[in-house]
Amino acid sequence: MTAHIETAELHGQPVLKLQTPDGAVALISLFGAQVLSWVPAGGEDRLYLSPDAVFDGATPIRGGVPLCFPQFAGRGPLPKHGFARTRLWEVSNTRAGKDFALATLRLADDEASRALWPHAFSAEMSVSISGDRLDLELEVDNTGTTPFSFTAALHTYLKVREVEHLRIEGLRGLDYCDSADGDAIKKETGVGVSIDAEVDRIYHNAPPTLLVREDSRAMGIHSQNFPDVVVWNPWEDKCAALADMPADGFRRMLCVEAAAVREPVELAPGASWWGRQSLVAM
Ligand code: TA6
Repeated sequence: MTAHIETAELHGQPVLKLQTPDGAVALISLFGAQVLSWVPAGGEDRLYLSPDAVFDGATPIRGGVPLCFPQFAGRGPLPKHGFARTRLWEVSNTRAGKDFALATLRLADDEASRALWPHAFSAEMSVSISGDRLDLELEVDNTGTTPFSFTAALHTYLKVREVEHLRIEGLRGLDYCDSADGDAIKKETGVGVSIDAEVDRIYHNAPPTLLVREDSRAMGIHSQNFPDVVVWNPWEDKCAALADMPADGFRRMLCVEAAAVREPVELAPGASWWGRQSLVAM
């Protein structure tokens, strides 16, 4: 038996469904090249997708792994988190093996992108599942004749049982920019970071591996070529202000994002960059 990849629809939007013989499943929306669901083999969904997420082919989808490119958050002139998450991507490659399934989606510059961001580029988002792993890779190529720079993030919404009962390990000693406190620069002192209020932080020079430990399970998070880690939870008041999230939704999610924000990535003509984030369910 080999893995299986098929096209399907979720709330009227086109998705790819990846399935491996051991029971791992992922759903990827072509709108935004956004992973919406990931069930590791023998497990339950480990990504948070808001029950109130909007699937209208125009609004960013709240949950899963939104892709922020070519701008993170409001740090620049583009729409918040860039335009990649609100474009339809094309499927450029799929591969199914005995114990893995892989899909690559592609977005290139066109008239609409150049009106916002005047650069020639090709971006590929590759998503692979195997057993207890989800591997995500963003590759960006400069296909033009002038250099450009960008910021980016894989804005991963982890699904958690109760956000107040977890610890994030691996951040101790790092400097972070606290967006919830006027972008103040602070140093992380806790061995394990726990969440009991709004958190919106960009940690710099993060180690490659972090652990989110819950009462009876954990998530290993490994990243490559993304020097920053964003940790976000809107907490009660900001969550209440989000039309596409239920009032208690902040308790069921924690964003731990692989990001390149502080130092924008500079790409010369013909050059490529890639960054990865892998999740291992434990
Ligand atoms: O990554 C954290 C962040 O930039 C927060 O400031 C918060 O606004 C979040 O992203 C979600 O942004 P969105 O545009 O999807 O509502």
